[in-house]
Amino acid sequence: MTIRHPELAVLGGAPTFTEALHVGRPNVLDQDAFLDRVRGALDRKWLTAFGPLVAEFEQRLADLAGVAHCVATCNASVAMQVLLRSAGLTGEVVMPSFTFIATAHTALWEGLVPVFADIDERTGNIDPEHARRLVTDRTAAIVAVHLWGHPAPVEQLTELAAEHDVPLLFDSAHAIGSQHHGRPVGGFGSAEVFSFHATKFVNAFEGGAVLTDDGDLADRVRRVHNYGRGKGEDVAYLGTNAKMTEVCAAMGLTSLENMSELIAVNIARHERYRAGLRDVPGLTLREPRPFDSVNHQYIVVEVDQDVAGVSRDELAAALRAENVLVRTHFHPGCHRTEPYVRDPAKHTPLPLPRSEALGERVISLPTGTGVRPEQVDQLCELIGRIARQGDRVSSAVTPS
Ligand code: T4K
Repeated sequence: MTIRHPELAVLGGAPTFTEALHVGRPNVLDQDAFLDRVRGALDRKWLTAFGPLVAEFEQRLADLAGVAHCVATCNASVAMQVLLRSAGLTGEVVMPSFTFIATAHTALWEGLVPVFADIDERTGNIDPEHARRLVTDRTAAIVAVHLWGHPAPVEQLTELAAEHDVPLLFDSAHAIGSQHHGRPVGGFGSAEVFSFHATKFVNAFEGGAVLTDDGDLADRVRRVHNYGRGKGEDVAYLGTNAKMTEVCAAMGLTSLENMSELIAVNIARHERYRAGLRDVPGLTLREPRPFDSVNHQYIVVEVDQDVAGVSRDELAAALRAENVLVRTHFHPGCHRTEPYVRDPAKHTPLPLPRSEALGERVISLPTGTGVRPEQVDQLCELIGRIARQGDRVSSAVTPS
């Protein structure tokens, strides 16, 4: 018996999903616990600035990461700016280009010069050997990213930073809940920065945190994030207002409490994608390395156009037509965005072939509580159908 499937939306059919499927749909598991916490804050009439919920959130994060100090902030971008400022850095910062633009912007915003290193295509993370070639006496720090929650090459970077006596900082926006050789992300390098944006694994509506074992650095971060002041009126540093509110901490604490449930949901979705995409030629689902465990907040699939019959962009266009709002993170790479291209004298326009190539091959698919298991099956079946009709899809997306 031949099964007749409906026409693909990109070819004129009706979209498979009547309601959009998002990449980064927030996980909201326990509304009552969140609302109870918010009511508590309202009753106490303590809404921000060193409130008890923020203090509890900071303590729980420090415990989770196994570090001595944590300062919660309004978001991760500002957390990184406060950290770079508090570390007193000037000069260049070696970092990957294959990341969200915030990683580069925070350094540039602080008057530092991002120097972009290429990646290891197997992980998407910074290539420590290329980073080594870029470190000079102008280097003030190395900033690595645990991309898609997959730990960066911690050991090699720690060695490199120590050799050159520069701080190693981690943009860990994607990686709360991930582990490397059994050690939780959050405790590596001189400091790490988490993001709690709504789309993140642990969400606080918006939020960030700096985690460190360095007491002096933590003290400066705490002051700089509070206009340069301590708890009193004394102003020791140039500071800003980067404080987290009690409502955000209420959400962050509730989300943290639900972490193991969320990991289980994400793993179940990952396994479903693995099974559903197994027989689609040319598509590879990103998996953690054997010595890492990850939060699985991102389902990232690499498309080999020659084998799959469609390019990543054609697949993305066909899926969007079906109401699946896939993302192509992180294309085209920070080094090819306007603020960095505009000033080649400052930002050496190095070719980054591996970052550029991977940026054209990867696609992020919906996961977490925002997509039901049977929708994952439907999506995989749909992806297979798009690939099998690659020629028709290509002509529809890019008419000759
Ligand atoms: N470093 C790295 C490596 C990062 O990836 C990020 C941020 C940062 C640093 C900086 O962290 P934060 O300063 O943000 O704390 C999003 C997020 O805004 C950003 O946090 C994230 N990374 C980046 C990768 O993606 P957008 O603008 O592309 O996504 P957005 O907000 O439009 O939402 C994505 C999807 O989720 C949409 O389809 C709609 C859906 N959505 C979104 C929100 C906010 C919902 O369904 N509900 C919601 O409440 O940036």
